[in-house]
Amino acid sequence: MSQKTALITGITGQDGSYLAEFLLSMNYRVVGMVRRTSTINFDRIKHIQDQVEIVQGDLLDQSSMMDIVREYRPDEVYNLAAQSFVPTSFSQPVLTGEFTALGVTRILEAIRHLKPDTRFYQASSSEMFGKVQEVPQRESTPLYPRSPYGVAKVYGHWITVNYRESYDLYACSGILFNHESPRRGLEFVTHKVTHAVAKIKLGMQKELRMGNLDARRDWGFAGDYVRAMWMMLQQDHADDYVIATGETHSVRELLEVAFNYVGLNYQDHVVIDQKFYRPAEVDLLIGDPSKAGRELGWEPKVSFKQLVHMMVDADLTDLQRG
Ligand code: NDP
Ligand code: GDR
Repeated sequence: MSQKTALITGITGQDGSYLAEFLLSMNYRVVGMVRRTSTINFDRIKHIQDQVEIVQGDLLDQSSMMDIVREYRPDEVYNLAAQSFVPTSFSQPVLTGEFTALGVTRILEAIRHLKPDTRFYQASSSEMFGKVQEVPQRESTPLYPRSPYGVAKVYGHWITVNYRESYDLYACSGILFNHESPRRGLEFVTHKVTHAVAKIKLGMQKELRMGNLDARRDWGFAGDYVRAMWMMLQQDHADDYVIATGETHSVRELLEVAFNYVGLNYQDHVVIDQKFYRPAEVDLLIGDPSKAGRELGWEPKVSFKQLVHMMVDADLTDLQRG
């Protein structure tokens, strides 16, 4: 069989780096789209940089998307690029809409006009469930986003469904619940906590300022979740899938597991700071991944505790290396 070409937008992000590794291991030709920046930031992909092809493009720029699809003629496109941090979506709502919502239409338009047999994956999010209308959340649960990010993702989800139904594109929306790793951005709560725990343990920091400790999330490991993205594009028909662990934990439990792992008590270090509260919160997320289990054969392999321990260990190693 001839080698397949996959285009990944957002290859420099957490998921992009794991997905690129996975697709290389499946013998794909991997093309990664990156936006132009004054300083190159390829930290997450430096170990595979000589195995992937990097091309410049931006979700804000229609013609760059058209040029890339015309030149590389991808068999599969994984649209992972987005403004992905929820608090930033409150301070930059219009930009978030441009990247995270309209960006999806730009890439779908490029596919529709130039290579309509391309299989398309859209990185949808559990943030679309927001103020949850059902517990646990599944593919049929009504959407009720609670941030400009969540609203933008709802648009991205429905435009993906719409292009599938209108133009018969093979377009899937993966509704992924929170997934983390040592490569997670430091502003997200898991990595913020594990990095601080490592610094406190090493005597480099004393205090950790946090927001709402009662929020509950369904946290999994990013390496497991990128496998599900690929699986969605290998089926007979395109469809949408919830990817989650089916377990929920509070931010407080995250603190307990991370601090306890290094023999510390979070209450000695954590200070609540209103600055980290959001204008509207998503209180409880817990996904039902049974459709993905049944139809894709997907299941998560890393538990919550293993994930937190893995992240603390990685932060300790990085900090000790200096
Ligand atoms: P990251 O924030 O780590 O990565 C985002 C990527 O998007 C980066 O490579 C970034 O590039 C790129 N990007 C941002 N804006 C643009 C733009 N205008 N043009 C081109 N590229 C751009 O996110 P994750 O890897 O964690 O998530 C991947 C996707 O999955 C995102 O769409 C996110 O919203 C979604 N998602 C994530 C979940 C999670 O728990 N991680 C859960 C559900 C959905 P740069 O390096 O230049 O900033
Ligand atoms: P989330 O992730 O908003 O769920 O979006 P994040 O880790 O930022 O927040 C999770 C929960 O923790 C609470 N929290 C704090 N969060 C941060 N970042 N910093 C804090 O100090 C803090 N204290 C408490 C938050 O209020 C929230 O309830 C992530 C992103 O990856 C999205 O792109 C993705 O779509 C969803 O996960 C699924």
